Amino acid sequence: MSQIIEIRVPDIGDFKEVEIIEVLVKPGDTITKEQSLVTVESDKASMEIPSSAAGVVREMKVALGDKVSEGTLMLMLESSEAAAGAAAPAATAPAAPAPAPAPAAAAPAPAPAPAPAPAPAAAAPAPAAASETRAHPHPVPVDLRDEPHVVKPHASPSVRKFARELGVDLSLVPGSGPKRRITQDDVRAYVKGAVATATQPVTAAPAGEGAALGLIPWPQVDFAKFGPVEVVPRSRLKKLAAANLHRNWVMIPHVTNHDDADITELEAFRVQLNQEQAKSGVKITMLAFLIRACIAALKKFPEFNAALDGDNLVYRKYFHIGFAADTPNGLVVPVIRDADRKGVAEIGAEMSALAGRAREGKLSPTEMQGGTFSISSLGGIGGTYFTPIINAPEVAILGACRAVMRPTWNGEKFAPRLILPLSLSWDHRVIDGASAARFNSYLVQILGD
Ligand code: CAO
Repeated sequence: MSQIIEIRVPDIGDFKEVEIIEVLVKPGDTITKEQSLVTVESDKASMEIPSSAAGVVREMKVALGDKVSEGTLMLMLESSEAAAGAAAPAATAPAAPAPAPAPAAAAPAPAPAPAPAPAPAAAAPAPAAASETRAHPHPVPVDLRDEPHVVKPHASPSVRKFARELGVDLSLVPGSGPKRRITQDDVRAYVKGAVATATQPVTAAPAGEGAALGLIPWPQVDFAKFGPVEVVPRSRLKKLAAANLHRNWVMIPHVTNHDDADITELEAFRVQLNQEQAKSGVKITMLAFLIRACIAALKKFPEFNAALDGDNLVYRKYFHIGFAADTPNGLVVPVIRDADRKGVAEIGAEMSALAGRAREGKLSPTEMQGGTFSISSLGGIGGTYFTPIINAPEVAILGACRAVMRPTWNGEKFAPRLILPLSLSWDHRVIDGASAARFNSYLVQILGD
């Protein structure tokens, strides 16, 4: 014999007029006693309300967004004879809510993996929360005060359990429910997507890196199909530089400020100096003056000479300036140590020696270490502006391009002035745009002085 019984909200403690944020069953579902029917949420906690009897759901009396309290009729259940006996007292007798928050909500999301992330199915499941290994004998409140939505995934205990069973890290699942709550369907969709990605052929070299970022694999093209090609293995130095540049580009939030320095007088002075020193054999290029000008700016704005080390900013009290050197084997960055204690002639001579050794591939590792700030000059080649990549753990780099004569308004007329284009890239975790603009302005002022 079966009978239709009412399933009402049991005693849920102080929770009154709480909103249903998830409906977990529908008419026609066969449910067991203690199976979760709905999830409700107050401003402090969420909890699932279980059924007090087993049977088949005949009619839902509540819907998403309804407010419920103890005694609210949730659904009509066609109960089996055996269950009916148990249902009557359970539907009316108060059931004490669990006093402690469910540990599931406090389970920390795993730290981001440095290596390519494993497929969700292979991820180690989080330890099961004690209160969820049983079928919710009482409504299980989850303390939301410990669950800031922006940090931890927002999901009901049943969804958390479902995700754990599938080995899904909920912090990776986008929630489509109210307040970006993650539903069972969201977890299912995430798993389907992950399986589809994992079953695509992984043949391209950078696919592993892309997978870690959730990107589709690198395109595989048979280049020879479209015309003749020559395949050349990349040099060890190029691969090493590429790995460093890639990491720095991906990990550092770069911003680049461009500015122009009027170096008309400075250039005249440089030419004169080189004429006077012609016998020495050392030619001083604009880069030596740029290094001196940067040191003055770094002294005035010390954060540009700092390094980011975890939660600390390390202010370096020394000024070791790296400069990008183009070599047949690839890019290297030799470092001029204690450049603040050297004059332009000494800097010019040292730069020339280091650049020469770099091109011959004879730089020692120590000659490329300890830099506090870098300069990349393309002035000898051309161009106007570019966006140099910061040389971690430094926090800024200055790019310089070719100085050209430009008509410049001096307040009365246009006059030909030699303008040096500058591009300062900086780490936005450490430096703000206003500081960068000030740094550039000061640099421009010094170079124009
Ligand atoms: N504007 C106009 N002319 C400039 C200039 C500038 N900003 N900078 C240099 N020049 C001139 C020099 O005066 C020199 O002129 P002369 O031949 O008439 O004497 C000529 O350009 C060649 O200079 P240079 O480039 O050899 O010397 P440098 O001191 O300026 O630079 C070095 C040395 C090692 C930095 C440079 O040779 C180099 O390798 N630059 C490339 C850096 C690079 O690849 N950066 C990109 C990194 S990101 O991928």
